[in-house]
Amino acid sequence: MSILEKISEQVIVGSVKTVKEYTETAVAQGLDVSLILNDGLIAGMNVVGARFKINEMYVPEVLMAARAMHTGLAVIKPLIASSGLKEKGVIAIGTVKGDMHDIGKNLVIMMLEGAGYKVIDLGVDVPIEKFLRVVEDQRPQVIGISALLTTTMPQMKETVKRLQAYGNRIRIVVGGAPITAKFAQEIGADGYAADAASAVEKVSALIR
Ligand code: B12
Repeated sequence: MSILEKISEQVIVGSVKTVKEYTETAVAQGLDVSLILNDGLIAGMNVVGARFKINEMYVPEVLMAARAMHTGLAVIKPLIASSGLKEKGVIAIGTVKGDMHDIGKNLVIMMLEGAGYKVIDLGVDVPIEKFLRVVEDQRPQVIGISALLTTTMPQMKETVKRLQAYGNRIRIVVGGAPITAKFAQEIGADGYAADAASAVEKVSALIR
């Protein structure tokens, strides 16, 4: 088994220690940083995403895999900056004001990072002004909005409405347990995803 296959396999099983070790080995062997990222770390997270989607893996395992992937990312991050490797896109994501739930949002972030996107995490209880500020200051292509409470769905609607002032400059994707594709469409969002793996697919489609 190649070192890249080993990295991928260890991401899938969520082994923080081995992913770090194997990634360091790959770097020491002089492997291209994009290969380590795409064929090692991201390849592993892609399998995790696919298995999560069909209920072959569950939230705790996905979180472990994501943590393992992060330790590998930390090893190659300084090299990515100097290699000129391009990020696939920039997404800013937050949970709406009044809502403290972030487990699902964090999963979405991890899967997006695993797929090669830069993610700006706005946190929870995010006021509309903070969403607007990040569009002005950091120019993400996509804004992700999460809501887990039926009582914060109107806040999501209001946030989308205000963000629409930016027109085609940004795309808006929404999610969270009470959110449906129908609701997303009604409030004028550009996309909806029911889970983290679908979120990656949706963001990729929107950026394309
Ligand atoms: C954990 C939890 C909490 C934790 C949150 C911890 C944390 N750091 O997130 C704590 C204990 C703090 C909490 C508090 C409350 N909670 Co709560 N909580 C839950 C619980 C059990 C699990 C939510 C969760 O993490 N699910 C797992 C993740 C992986 O799933 P997910 O969030 O749906 O995310 C996935 C998708 O929705 C999607 N997704 C999510 N976000 C986004 C964003 C984008 C852009 C995209 C594309 C996709 C996407 O991808 C994710 C990954 O697959 C749910 C019950 C449930 N089964 O859902 C109740 C639940 C959401 N909570 C509920 C309530 C009522 C509350 C409280 C009001 C309780 C209280 N009386 O204090 C408070 C509210 C606090 C607040 N202001 O936010 C209710 C909501 C009911 C309703 N109809 O609104 C629920 C449904 C429980 C219930 N059956 O009554 N809660």
